[in-house]
Amino acid sequence: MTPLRWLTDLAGASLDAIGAALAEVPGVLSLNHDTHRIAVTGLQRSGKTVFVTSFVHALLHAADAPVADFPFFPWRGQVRDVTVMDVPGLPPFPYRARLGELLADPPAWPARTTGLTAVRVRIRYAPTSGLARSLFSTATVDLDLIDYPGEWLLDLPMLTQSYEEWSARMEELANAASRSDLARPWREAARDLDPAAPEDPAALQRVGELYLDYIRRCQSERRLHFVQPGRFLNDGPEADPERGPVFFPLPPQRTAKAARSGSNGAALAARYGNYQALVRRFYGQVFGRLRRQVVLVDLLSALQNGHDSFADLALATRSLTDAFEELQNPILRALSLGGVDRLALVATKADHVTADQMNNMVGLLRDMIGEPFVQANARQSGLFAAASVRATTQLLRKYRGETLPFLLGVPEGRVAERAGAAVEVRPGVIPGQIPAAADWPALEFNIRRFAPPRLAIPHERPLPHINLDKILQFLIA
Ligand SMILES: Nc1nc2c(ncn2[C@@H]2O[C@H](COP(=O)(O)OP(=O)(O)OP(=O)(O)O)[C@@H](O)[C@H]2O)c(=O)[nH]1
Ligand SMILES: [Mg+2]
Repeated sequence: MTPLRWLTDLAGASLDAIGAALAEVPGVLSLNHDTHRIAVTGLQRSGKTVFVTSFVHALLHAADAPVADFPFFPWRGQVRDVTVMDVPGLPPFPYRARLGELLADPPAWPARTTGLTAVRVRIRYAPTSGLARSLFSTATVDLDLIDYPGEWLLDLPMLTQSYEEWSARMEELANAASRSDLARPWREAARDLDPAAPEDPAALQRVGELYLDYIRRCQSERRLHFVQPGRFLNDGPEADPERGPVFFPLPPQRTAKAARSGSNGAALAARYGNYQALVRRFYGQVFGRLRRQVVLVDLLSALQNGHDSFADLALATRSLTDAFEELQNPILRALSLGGVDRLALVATKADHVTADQMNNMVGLLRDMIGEPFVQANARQSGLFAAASVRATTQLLRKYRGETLPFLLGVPEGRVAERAGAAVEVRPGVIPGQIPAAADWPALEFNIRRFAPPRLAIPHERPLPHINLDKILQFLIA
Protein backbone atom coordinates (compact mmCIF):
# COMPACT_ATOMS: atom_id res chain seq x y z
CA MET A 1 0.00 0.00 0.00
CA THR A 2 1.27 3.41 -0.87
CA PRO A 3 1.20 5.89 1.94
CA LEU A 4 -0.16 9.33 1.22
CA ARG A 5 2.85 11.26 2.37
CA TRP A 6 1.65 14.44 0.83
CA LEU A 7 1.08 16.47 3.93
CA THR A 8 4.51 15.65 5.28
CA ASP A 9 5.84 16.70 1.89
CA LEU A 10 3.99 19.93 2.19
CA ALA A 11 6.11 20.67 5.23
CA GLY A 12 3.11 21.78 7.15
CA ALA A 13 1.44 23.82 4.42
CA SER A 14 -2.27 23.44 4.86
CA LEU A 15 -4.93 22.99 2.24
CA ASP A 16 -5.86 26.58 2.89
CA ALA A 17 -2.41 27.64 1.75
CA ILE A 18 -2.78 25.58 -1.41
CA GLY A 19 -6.16 27.08 -2.04
CA ALA A 20 -4.81 30.57 -1.56
CA ALA A 21 -1.94 29.86 -3.95
CA LEU A 22 -4.30 28.62 -6.59
CA ALA A 23 -6.60 31.54 -6.08
CA GLU A 24 -3.75 33.84 -7.03
CA VAL A 25 -3.60 32.39 -10.51
CA PRO A 26 -6.62 33.34 -12.55
CA GLY A 27 -7.23 31.49 -15.82
CA VAL A 28 -5.91 34.34 -17.92
CA LEU A 29 -3.40 36.71 -16.42
CA SER A 30 -3.30 39.09 -19.30
CA LEU A 31 -3.71 39.23 -23.04
CA ASN A 32 -0.35 37.68 -23.74
CA HIS A 33 -0.12 35.34 -20.76
CA ASP A 34 -2.26 32.21 -20.47
CA THR A 35 -2.23 29.71 -17.64
CA HIS A 36 -3.65 26.24 -18.00
CA ARG A 37 -3.96 24.01 -15.00
CA ILE A 38 -3.78 20.38 -15.99
CA ALA A 39 -4.50 18.03 -13.13
CA VAL A 40 -3.33 14.46 -13.61
CA THR A 41 -4.86 11.78 -11.49
CA GLY A 42 -5.53 8.07 -11.36
CA LEU A 43 -5.42 5.27 -8.86
CA GLN A 44 -2.16 3.97 -7.45
CA ARG A 45 0.34 2.82 -10.06
CA SER A 46 -1.83 4.06 -12.90
CA GLY A 47 1.15 5.94 -14.35
CA LYS A 48 0.75 9.56 -13.13
CA THR A 49 4.38 10.28 -12.33
CA VAL A 50 5.70 8.79 -15.57
CA PHE A 51 3.05 10.73 -17.46
CA VAL A 52 3.96 14.09 -15.92
CA THR A 53 7.69 13.48 -16.37
CA SER A 54 7.37 12.51 -20.01
CA PHE A 55 4.88 15.30 -20.72
CA VAL A 56 7.17 17.97 -19.27
CA HIS A 57 10.16 16.55 -21.12
CA ALA A 58 8.21 16.54 -24.38
CA LEU A 59 7.12 20.15 -23.90
CA LEU A 60 10.74 21.14 -23.34
CA HIS A 61 11.99 19.51 -26.51
CA ALA A 62 9.11 19.12 -28.97
CA ALA A 63 9.79 22.42 -30.75
CA ASP A 64 13.23 21.31 -31.95
CA ALA A 65 12.52 17.62 -32.44
CA PRO A 66 11.54 15.96 -35.71
CA VAL A 67 7.78 16.34 -36.22
CA ALA A 68 7.32 12.57 -35.99
CA ASP A 69 8.47 12.63 -32.34
CA PHE A 70 5.53 14.72 -31.23
CA PRO A 71 3.26 15.43 -34.18
CA PHE A 72 0.58 17.55 -32.49
CA PHE A 73 2.58 20.32 -30.89
CA PRO A 74 0.57 23.53 -31.04
CA TRP A 75 3.51 25.95 -30.79
CA ARG A 76 5.92 24.31 -33.25
CA GLY A 77 7.82 26.92 -35.23
CA GLN A 78 6.89 29.70 -32.80
CA VAL A 79 8.66 28.70 -29.59
CA ARG A 80 11.26 31.14 -28.25
CA ASP A 81 12.12 29.29 -25.08
CA VAL A 82 10.71 26.79 -22.61
CA THR A 83 11.50 26.67 -18.91
CA VAL A 84 10.46 24.43 -16.04
CA MET A 85 9.69 26.00 -12.70
CA ASP A 86 7.85 25.41 -9.45
CA VAL A 87 4.26 26.47 -9.00
CA PRO A 88 4.13 29.01 -6.18
CA GLY A 89 2.60 27.61 -3.03
CA LEU A 90 2.45 23.98 -4.16
CA PRO A 91 4.92 21.19 -3.32
CA PRO A 92 7.26 20.78 -6.29
CA PHE A 93 7.10 17.84 -8.64
CA PRO A 94 10.75 16.72 -8.85
CA TYR A 95 10.95 16.65 -12.63
CA ARG A 96 14.75 16.53 -12.95
CA ALA A 97 15.13 13.69 -10.48
CA ARG A 98 12.37 11.66 -12.14
CA LEU A 99 13.81 12.20 -15.60
CA GLY A 100 17.29 11.36 -14.28
CA GLU A 101 16.02 7.94 -13.16
CA LEU A 102 14.38 7.23 -16.50
CA LEU A 103 17.57 8.13 -18.34
CA ALA A 104 19.97 6.42 -15.92
CA ASP A 105 21.98 3.36 -16.76
CA PRO A 106 20.16 1.10 -16.15
CA PRO A 107 16.98 3.16 -16.40
CA ALA A 108 14.40 2.90 -13.64
CA TRP A 109 10.72 3.73 -13.25
CA PRO A 110 9.93 6.27 -10.53
CA ALA A 111 9.27 5.22 -6.95
CA ARG A 112 5.73 5.46 -5.63
CA THR A 113 4.49 8.88 -4.74
CA THR A 114 1.78 9.75 -2.31
CA GLY A 115 0.86 13.39 -2.36
CA LEU A 116 -0.03 16.35 -4.46
CA THR A 117 2.86 17.92 -6.40
CA ALA A 118 3.01 20.44 -9.21
CA VAL A 119 5.35 21.66 -11.92
CA ARG A 120 5.02 24.61 -14.29
CA VAL A 121 6.21 24.58 -17.89
CA ARG A 122 6.49 28.11 -19.22
CA ILE A 123 6.48 28.39 -23.00
CA ARG A 124 7.31 31.75 -24.57
CA TYR A 125 6.34 31.91 -28.21
CA ALA A 126 5.73 34.34 -31.04
CA PRO A 127 1.97 34.73 -31.54
CA THR A 128 0.93 34.22 -35.14
CA SER A 129 -2.67 35.33 -35.00
CA GLY A 130 -5.23 37.26 -33.07
CA LEU A 131 -4.93 40.42 -31.08
CA ALA A 132 -1.82 39.19 -29.29
CA ARG A 133 0.05 39.18 -32.57
CA SER A 134 -0.60 42.81 -33.34
CA LEU A 135 0.20 43.91 -29.80
CA PHE A 136 3.05 41.71 -28.65
CA SER A 137 6.13 40.10 -30.11
CA THR A 138 6.05 37.35 -27.49
CA ALA A 139 3.25 35.57 -25.69
CA THR A 140 3.58 33.22 -22.72
CA VAL A 141 1.68 30.12 -21.81
CA ASP A 142 2.13 28.43 -18.46
CA LEU A 143 1.09 24.80 -18.25
CA ASP A 144 0.80 23.82 -14.61
CA LEU A 145 0.75 20.06 -14.23
CA ILE A 146 -0.56 18.72 -10.95
CA ASP A 147 -0.10 15.10 -9.90
CA TYR A 148 -2.53 14.00 -7.17
CA PRO A 149 -3.87 10.65 -5.95
CA GLY A 150 -7.14 9.49 -7.47
CA GLU A 151 -8.06 7.91 -4.15
CA TRP A 152 -8.94 11.41 -3.00
CA LEU A 153 -11.59 11.62 -5.71
CA LEU A 154 -13.19 8.41 -4.52
CA ASP A 155 -14.32 10.29 -1.45
CA LEU A 156 -16.46 12.65 -3.51
CA PRO A 157 -19.68 10.60 -3.40
CA MET A 158 -19.52 11.03 0.37
CA LEU A 159 -20.36 14.70 -0.07
CA THR A 160 -23.87 13.91 -1.19
CA GLN A 161 -24.46 10.95 1.14
CA SER A 162 -25.64 11.12 4.72
CA TYR A 163 -23.80 8.99 7.25
CA GLU A 164 -26.64 6.46 7.10
CA GLU A 165 -26.58 6.31 3.32
CA TRP A 166 -22.83 5.93 3.29
CA SER A 167 -23.02 3.15 5.89
CA ALA A 168 -25.57 1.29 3.81
CA ARG A 169 -23.41 1.59 0.71
CA MET A 170 -20.30 0.35 2.50
CA GLU A 171 -22.19 -2.58 4.00
CA GLU A 172 -23.43 -3.53 0.57
CA LEU A 173 -19.88 -3.44 -0.80
CA ALA A 174 -18.59 -5.52 2.08
CA ASN A 175 -20.99 -8.30 1.10
CA ALA A 176 -19.08 -8.88 -2.14
CA ALA A 177 -17.33 -12.24 -2.26
CA SER A 178 -13.98 -10.54 -2.72
CA ARG A 179 -14.39 -8.58 0.50
CA SER A 180 -16.67 -10.39 2.90
CA ASP A 181 -13.97 -12.44 4.68
CA LEU A 182 -11.79 -9.38 5.20
CA ALA A 183 -14.80 -7.44 6.42
CA ARG A 184 -15.85 -9.95 9.06
CA PRO A 185 -13.81 -8.58 12.01
CA TRP A 186 -15.05 -5.00 11.81
CA ARG A 187 -18.58 -6.02 10.98
CA GLU A 188 -18.77 -8.26 14.01
CA ALA A 189 -17.26 -5.57 16.19
CA ALA A 190 -19.60 -2.93 14.75
CA ARG A 191 -22.60 -5.18 15.39
CA ASP A 192 -21.57 -5.47 19.03
CA LEU A 193 -21.31 -1.72 19.44
CA ASP A 194 -24.45 -0.10 20.79
CA PRO A 195 -25.02 3.11 18.81
CA ALA A 196 -27.44 4.38 21.43
CA ALA A 197 -24.99 3.93 24.33
CA PRO A 198 -23.05 6.96 25.58
CA GLU A 199 -20.02 7.74 23.42
CA ASP A 200 -17.12 5.39 24.21
CA PRO A 201 -14.03 6.76 22.44
CA ALA A 202 -11.94 3.66 23.15
CA ALA A 203 -14.56 1.37 21.65
CA LEU A 204 -14.93 3.60 18.60
CA GLN A 205 -11.17 3.57 18.16
CA ARG A 206 -11.05 -0.23 18.43
CA VAL A 207 -13.74 -0.84 15.82
CA GLY A 208 -12.26 1.97 13.71
CA GLU A 209 -8.88 0.26 13.64
CA LEU A 210 -10.54 -2.95 12.46
CA TYR A 211 -12.31 -1.03 9.71
CA LEU A 212 -9.08 0.61 8.59
CA ASP A 213 -7.32 -2.73 8.59
CA TYR A 214 -10.11 -3.95 6.31
CA ILE A 215 -9.85 -1.14 3.76
CA ARG A 216 -6.07 -1.32 3.72
CA ARG A 217 -6.13 -5.07 3.14
CA CYS A 218 -8.75 -4.72 0.41
CA GLN A 219 -6.24 -2.55 -1.34
CA SER A 220 -2.96 -4.29 -0.60
CA GLU A 221 -4.04 -7.95 -0.64
CA ARG A 222 -6.99 -7.99 -3.02
CA ARG A 223 -5.94 -5.12 -5.26
CA LEU A 224 -9.40 -3.67 -4.84
CA HIS A 225 -9.52 0.01 -5.55
CA PHE A 226 -12.82 1.23 -4.26
CA VAL A 227 -12.35 2.01 -0.58
CA GLN A 228 -13.49 4.90 1.56
CA PRO A 229 -12.41 7.05 3.31
CA GLY A 230 -9.36 7.47 1.07
CA ARG A 231 -7.39 9.59 3.49
CA PHE A 232 -7.25 6.80 6.03
CA LEU A 233 -5.34 4.48 3.76
CA ASN A 234 -2.01 5.49 5.24
CA ASP A 235 -0.83 5.41 8.75
CA GLY A 236 2.15 6.24 10.89
CA PRO A 237 4.31 9.19 9.89
CA GLU A 238 2.60 9.23 6.52
CA ALA A 239 -0.87 9.63 7.91
CA ASP A 240 -2.79 12.68 6.79
CA PRO A 241 -2.87 14.89 9.90
CA GLU A 242 -6.00 16.71 8.78
CA ARG A 243 -8.23 13.69 8.52
CA GLY A 244 -9.58 13.73 12.11
CA PRO A 245 -10.62 10.76 14.27
CA VAL A 246 -11.48 7.45 12.67
CA PHE A 247 -15.07 6.53 11.77
CA PHE A 248 -16.66 3.48 10.19
CA PRO A 249 -20.02 2.42 8.79
CA LEU A 250 -22.65 1.00 11.10
CA PRO A 251 -24.98 -1.80 10.02
CA PRO A 252 -28.21 -0.24 8.63
CA GLN A 253 -30.47 -1.61 11.35
CA ARG A 254 -28.30 0.10 13.94
CA THR A 255 -27.75 3.52 12.41
CA ALA A 256 -31.36 4.53 13.07
CA LYS A 257 -30.43 4.75 16.72
CA ALA A 258 -27.61 7.12 15.90
CA ALA A 259 -29.45 10.35 16.38
CA ARG A 260 -29.40 10.79 20.17
CA SER A 261 -26.72 13.28 21.04
CA GLY A 262 -23.78 12.10 23.13
CA SER A 263 -24.18 8.54 21.81
CA ASN A 264 -21.72 6.39 19.88
CA GLY A 265 -23.90 6.74 16.80
CA ALA A 266 -24.02 10.52 17.03
CA ALA A 267 -20.23 10.64 17.49
CA LEU A 268 -19.70 8.60 14.33
CA ALA A 269 -22.09 10.77 12.35
CA ALA A 270 -20.27 13.88 13.60
CA ARG A 271 -16.86 12.47 12.64
CA TYR A 272 -18.24 11.62 9.24
CA GLY A 273 -19.50 15.20 8.93
CA ASN A 274 -16.06 16.59 9.77
CA TYR A 275 -14.48 14.37 7.16
CA GLN A 276 -17.01 15.56 4.60
CA ALA A 277 -15.92 19.11 5.38
CA LEU A 278 -12.30 18.15 4.65
CA VAL A 279 -13.25 16.58 1.33
CA ARG A 280 -15.32 19.62 0.43
CA ARG A 281 -12.38 21.86 1.18
CA PHE A 282 -10.06 19.84 -1.06
CA TYR A 283 -12.53 20.13 -3.91
CA GLY A 284 -13.42 23.72 -3.39
CA GLN A 285 -9.92 25.02 -2.95
CA VAL A 286 -7.78 22.76 -5.06
CA PHE A 287 -9.80 20.73 -7.44
CA GLY A 288 -12.50 23.28 -8.14
CA ARG A 289 -9.98 25.42 -9.93
CA LEU A 290 -8.44 22.65 -12.02
CA ARG A 291 -10.37 22.88 -15.21
CA ARG A 292 -8.40 20.44 -17.34
CA GLN A 293 -8.30 16.98 -15.96
CA VAL A 294 -6.46 13.86 -17.07
CA VAL A 295 -7.59 10.57 -15.54
CA LEU A 296 -5.24 7.65 -16.06
CA VAL A 297 -6.62 4.13 -15.90
CA ASP A 298 -4.43 1.04 -15.88
CA LEU A 299 -6.90 -1.32 -17.54
CA LEU A 300 -4.30 -3.82 -18.56
CA SER A 301 -2.95 -4.72 -15.13
CA ALA A 302 -6.51 -5.16 -13.91
CA LEU A 303 -7.30 -7.45 -16.87
CA GLN A 304 -4.26 -9.54 -16.04
CA ASN A 305 -5.31 -9.72 -12.36
CA GLY A 306 -8.66 -11.21 -13.30
CA HIS A 307 -12.35 -10.64 -12.92
CA ASP A 308 -12.56 -9.28 -9.36
CA SER A 309 -9.76 -6.80 -9.79
CA PHE A 310 -11.21 -5.64 -13.08
CA ALA A 311 -14.73 -5.29 -11.70
CA ASP A 312 -13.40 -3.24 -8.83
CA LEU A 313 -11.35 -1.02 -11.12
CA ALA A 314 -14.51 -0.45 -13.14
CA LEU A 315 -16.38 0.57 -10.00
CA ALA A 316 -13.59 2.89 -8.85
CA THR A 317 -13.22 4.44 -12.29
CA ARG A 318 -16.91 5.05 -12.56
CA SER A 319 -16.78 6.74 -9.21
CA LEU A 320 -14.01 9.00 -10.48
CA THR A 321 -16.02 10.01 -13.50
CA ASP A 322 -19.16 10.32 -11.38
CA ALA A 323 -17.15 12.77 -9.35
CA PHE A 324 -16.82 15.00 -12.40
CA GLU A 325 -20.52 14.64 -13.12
CA GLU A 326 -21.31 15.45 -9.53
CA LEU A 327 -19.37 18.66 -9.86
CA GLN A 328 -22.12 19.82 -12.22
CA ASN A 329 -24.69 18.94 -9.60
CA PRO A 330 -26.52 22.03 -8.32
CA ILE A 331 -25.96 21.00 -4.71
CA LEU A 332 -22.22 20.89 -5.17
CA ARG A 333 -22.32 24.05 -7.24
CA ALA A 334 -23.95 25.69 -4.29
CA LEU A 335 -20.90 24.62 -2.30
CA SER A 336 -18.95 26.63 -4.88
CA LEU A 337 -17.09 23.70 -6.35
CA GLY A 338 -16.08 24.24 -9.93
CA GLY A 339 -16.57 21.96 -12.89
CA VAL A 340 -14.14 20.48 -15.37
CA ASP A 341 -13.89 22.03 -18.79
CA ARG A 342 -12.06 19.22 -20.42
CA LEU A 343 -11.55 15.67 -19.29
CA ALA A 344 -9.07 13.29 -20.93
CA LEU A 345 -9.70 9.67 -19.97
CA VAL A 346 -6.60 7.68 -20.74
CA ALA A 347 -5.99 3.94 -20.78
CA THR A 348 -2.30 3.87 -19.88
CA LYS A 349 0.65 1.64 -20.71
CA ALA A 350 -0.61 1.03 -24.23
CA ASP A 351 2.89 -0.19 -25.10
CA HIS A 352 2.00 -3.39 -23.20
CA VAL A 353 -0.18 -4.48 -26.13
CA THR A 354 0.32 -4.75 -29.86
CA ALA A 355 -0.78 -1.79 -31.95
CA ASP A 356 -3.77 -3.67 -33.38
CA GLN A 357 -5.26 -3.83 -29.86
CA MET A 358 -5.25 -0.09 -29.24
CA ASN A 359 -8.83 0.42 -30.47
CA ASN A 360 -10.00 -2.35 -28.22
CA MET A 361 -8.32 -0.65 -25.27
CA VAL A 362 -10.29 2.50 -25.98
CA GLY A 363 -13.48 0.46 -26.43
CA LEU A 364 -12.92 -1.25 -23.10
CA LEU A 365 -12.33 2.09 -21.41
CA ARG A 366 -15.49 3.47 -22.97
CA ASP A 367 -17.48 0.50 -21.76
CA MET A 368 -15.99 0.81 -18.30
CA ILE A 369 -16.87 4.47 -18.02
CA GLY A 370 -20.28 3.90 -19.47
CA GLU A 371 -21.86 5.17 -22.64
CA PRO A 372 -24.19 7.63 -20.86
CA PHE A 373 -21.24 9.49 -19.37
CA VAL A 374 -19.36 9.54 -22.66
CA GLN A 375 -22.44 10.77 -24.53
CA ALA A 376 -23.38 13.37 -21.96
CA ASN A 377 -19.86 14.72 -21.86
CA ALA A 378 -18.89 14.18 -25.47
CA ARG A 379 -17.96 17.78 -26.04
CA GLN A 380 -15.43 17.98 -23.23
CA SER A 381 -14.28 14.44 -22.68
CA GLY A 382 -11.87 12.47 -24.81
CA LEU A 383 -10.87 8.83 -24.63
CA PHE A 384 -7.31 7.75 -25.41
CA ALA A 385 -4.99 4.80 -25.26
CA ALA A 386 -1.49 6.07 -24.55
CA ALA A 387 1.95 5.22 -23.27
CA SER A 388 3.92 7.98 -21.59
CA VAL A 389 7.16 6.11 -22.16
CA ARG A 390 7.13 3.37 -24.76
CA ALA A 391 9.15 0.43 -23.43
CA THR A 392 8.47 -2.00 -26.27
CA THR A 393 8.73 -2.20 -30.04
CA GLN A 394 6.36 -3.96 -32.39
CA LEU A 395 7.37 -6.98 -34.45
CA LEU A 396 5.70 -9.30 -36.91
CA ARG A 397 6.42 -13.01 -36.53
CA LYS A 398 5.23 -16.11 -38.30
CA TYR A 399 3.38 -18.27 -35.80
CA ARG A 400 1.60 -21.50 -36.80
CA GLY A 401 1.54 -20.36 -40.39
CA GLU A 402 0.09 -16.92 -39.59
CA THR A 403 1.86 -13.57 -39.47
CA LEU A 404 1.15 -12.12 -36.07
CA PRO A 405 2.18 -8.97 -34.22
CA PHE A 406 4.47 -9.40 -31.20
CA LEU A 407 6.10 -7.03 -28.72
CA LEU A 408 9.80 -6.88 -28.06
CA GLY A 409 10.84 -5.57 -24.67
CA VAL A 410 13.03 -6.20 -21.65
CA PRO A 411 10.97 -7.61 -18.77
CA GLU A 412 11.17 -5.52 -15.65
CA GLY A 413 14.05 -6.62 -13.45
CA ARG A 414 16.32 -7.80 -16.25
CA VAL A 415 19.40 -5.84 -17.28
CA ALA A 416 19.16 -4.86 -20.90
CA GLU A 417 22.67 -5.37 -22.16
CA ARG A 418 22.70 -9.04 -21.27
CA ALA A 419 22.29 -10.97 -24.47
CA GLY A 420 18.77 -12.28 -24.72
CA ALA A 421 17.41 -9.97 -22.04
CA ALA A 422 14.71 -8.77 -24.42
CA VAL A 423 11.80 -11.13 -24.98
CA GLU A 424 9.15 -11.43 -27.64
CA VAL A 425 5.69 -11.37 -26.15
CA ARG A 426 2.24 -11.88 -27.52
CA PRO A 427 0.05 -10.11 -24.97
CA GLY A 428 -3.23 -11.49 -26.29
CA VAL A 429 -6.43 -10.02 -27.56
CA ILE A 430 -7.82 -7.20 -25.46
CA PRO A 431 -11.60 -7.38 -25.28
CA GLY A 432 -13.24 -4.30 -26.82
CA GLN A 433 -15.83 -4.29 -24.07
CA ILE A 434 -16.17 -5.66 -20.56
CA PRO A 435 -16.28 -9.45 -20.81
CA ALA A 436 -19.32 -11.22 -19.40
CA ALA A 437 -18.66 -12.96 -16.09
CA ALA A 438 -18.97 -16.38 -17.75
CA ASP A 439 -16.30 -15.53 -20.31
CA TRP A 440 -13.55 -14.71 -17.84
CA PRO A 441 -12.26 -18.24 -17.23
CA ALA A 442 -11.51 -18.63 -20.94
CA LEU A 443 -9.62 -15.35 -21.21
CA GLU A 444 -5.87 -15.49 -21.38
CA PHE A 445 -3.55 -12.54 -21.33
CA ASN A 446 0.16 -12.23 -21.15
CA ILE A 447 0.50 -8.64 -20.03
CA ARG A 448 4.04 -8.21 -18.80
CA ARG A 449 5.77 -5.35 -17.10
CA PHE A 450 8.74 -4.00 -18.95
CA ALA A 451 11.86 -2.13 -17.92
CA PRO A 452 12.08 1.42 -19.25
CA PRO A 453 13.83 1.70 -22.63
CA ARG A 454 17.52 2.56 -22.68
CA LEU A 455 17.74 5.99 -24.22
CA ALA A 456 20.66 8.07 -25.39
CA ILE A 457 21.80 10.68 -22.86
CA PRO A 458 21.28 13.60 -23.00
CA HIS A 459 17.94 12.90 -24.60
CA GLU A 460 17.01 16.20 -26.15
CA ARG A 461 13.84 15.06 -27.83
CA PRO A 462 10.56 13.72 -26.49
CA LEU A 463 10.83 10.27 -24.94
CA PRO A 464 9.28 7.56 -27.12
CA HIS A 465 5.55 7.62 -26.39
CA ILE A 466 2.15 6.74 -27.79
CA ASN A 467 -0.42 9.55 -28.18
CA LEU A 468 0.92 11.98 -25.56
CA ASP A 469 0.80 14.67 -28.21
CA LYS A 470 -2.87 13.94 -28.95
CA ILE A 471 -3.69 14.34 -25.29
CA LEU A 472 -1.90 17.70 -25.22
CA GLN A 473 -3.78 18.84 -28.27
CA PHE A 474 -7.09 17.79 -26.79
CA LEU A 475 -6.40 19.63 -23.54
CA ILE A 476 -5.15 22.84 -25.05
CA ALA A 477 -6.87 23.27 -28.41
N1 LIG B 1 5.65 0.23 -20.19
C1 LIG B 1 5.18 1.27 -19.54
N2 LIG B 1 5.06 1.19 -18.21
C2 LIG B 1 4.58 2.28 -17.55
C3 LIG B 1 4.23 3.48 -18.22
N3 LIG B 1 3.78 4.34 -17.30
C4 LIG B 1 3.87 3.72 -16.10
N4 LIG B 1 4.36 2.47 -16.26
C5 LIG B 1 4.53 1.44 -15.22
O1 LIG B 1 3.64 1.72 -14.17
C6 LIG B 1 4.33 1.91 -12.96
C7 LIG B 1 3.69 3.03 -12.19
O2 LIG B 1 3.91 4.27 -12.84
P1 LIG B 1 3.90 5.64 -12.01
O3 LIG B 1 3.99 6.75 -12.99
O4 LIG B 1 4.88 5.60 -10.91
O5 LIG B 1 2.43 5.57 -11.43
P2 LIG B 1 1.75 6.51 -10.34
O6 LIG B 1 0.32 6.61 -10.73
O7 LIG B 1 2.52 7.77 -10.18
O8 LIG B 1 1.91 5.59 -9.06
P3 LIG B 1 1.81 6.01 -7.51
O9 LIG B 1 2.75 7.16 -7.34
O10 LIG B 1 2.21 4.78 -6.79
O11 LIG B 1 0.37 6.37 -7.29
C8 LIG B 1 5.77 2.20 -13.36
O12 LIG B 1 6.65 1.77 -12.36
C9 LIG B 1 5.91 1.38 -14.63
O13 LIG B 1 6.18 0.03 -14.31
C10 LIG B 1 4.36 3.51 -19.63
O14 LIG B 1 4.06 4.51 -20.32
N5 LIG B 1 4.84 2.38 -20.24
MG1 LIG C 1 3.39 8.64 -8.59
